[in-house]
Amino acid sequence: SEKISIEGDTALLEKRKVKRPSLFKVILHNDDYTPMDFVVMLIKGVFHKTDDEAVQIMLTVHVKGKAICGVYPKDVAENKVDKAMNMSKKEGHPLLCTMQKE
Ligand code: NFA
Repeated sequence: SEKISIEGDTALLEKRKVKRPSLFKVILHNDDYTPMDFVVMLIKGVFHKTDDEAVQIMLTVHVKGKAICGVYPKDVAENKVDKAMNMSKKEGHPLLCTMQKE
């Protein structure tokens, strides 16, 4: 509650908290084995990137070791990590996808 005073008259008001959702970065990690074309396909399918954006992100992961694919609310980020890891597992690739609170 918040106290407000108007010319000596004090009243209590409810302060309804506006809660912004925590955001999570979804990160792809490099490895020596996952084929580049598979990574590009995964980025397009899971993160809804264009062909050019997906190639750029894949190359950043390949050269720098990791890259952010997107930033989302927790439940959305969890679903994307799950989707990416399931696609990789299914094809027998060691590709790692993680999330990190901003
Ligand atoms: N480094 C992998 C290769 O040379 C390609 C890759 C890129 C893997 C991005 C994982 C993530 N085949």
